[in-house]
Amino acid sequence: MLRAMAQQRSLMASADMAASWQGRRLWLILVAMALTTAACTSTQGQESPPSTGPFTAKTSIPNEGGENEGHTPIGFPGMGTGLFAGDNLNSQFPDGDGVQAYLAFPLPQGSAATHAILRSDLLRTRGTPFDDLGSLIAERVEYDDFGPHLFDLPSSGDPSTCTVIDGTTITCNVTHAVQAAQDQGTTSVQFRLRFEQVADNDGQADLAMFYRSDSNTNEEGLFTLVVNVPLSRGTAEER
Ligand SMILES: [Ca+2]
Repeated sequence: MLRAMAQQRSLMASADMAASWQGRRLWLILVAMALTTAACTSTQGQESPPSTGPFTAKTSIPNEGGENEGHTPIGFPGMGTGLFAGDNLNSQFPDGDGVQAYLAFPLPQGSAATHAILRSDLLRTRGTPFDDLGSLIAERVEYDDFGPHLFDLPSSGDPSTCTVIDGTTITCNVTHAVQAAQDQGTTSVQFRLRFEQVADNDGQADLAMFYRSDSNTNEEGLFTLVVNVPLSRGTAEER
């Protein structure tokens, strides 16, 4: 009799424990579901794109190359085909004179640019131009035909200081120059590259040069003009 009562109490205790465990398990499941829901809500709030708004389209435009580009001395009329900036390019140049490079790009029509970068991955140096002559400067110029007469062409707008990356890449923010050219309704945009200081008068060449295999060539694609324009979402989805 006593043994039967003990077995009954044991079964009742086991039933209570099972009920208690199931209760805790149910509670834990509910808590986990609540946390998961909160996490999903938070993630969706951070990553959901806006239902409307502008998107950006990026266009990379190679420089034209050829007869529309090259270099001139800074102090007197003259020209050459290579893309050089610096000093003492030629021993015949007057001491203290320098050279500057001219570049041309077709200009994208339509939407106004929100950002524009002039870039080259083909920088080579002779001497120490960045130590001796300061930063490389990109400035917008306007010309119909490249030639010796451009040696003292006034610039249009403010100059942009270029940044050297990894020794062979330069980037220059030319957003304002591209926007100004677009505002004028032109079909092309031109830039001049020069150093802050014309020369260091040491009689040694200090040059930034841009070429693939022949320094006297200025073929297409030595530079790239990367232009961002706003794009509506509908247009972006159609592309
Ligand atoms: Ca020099």
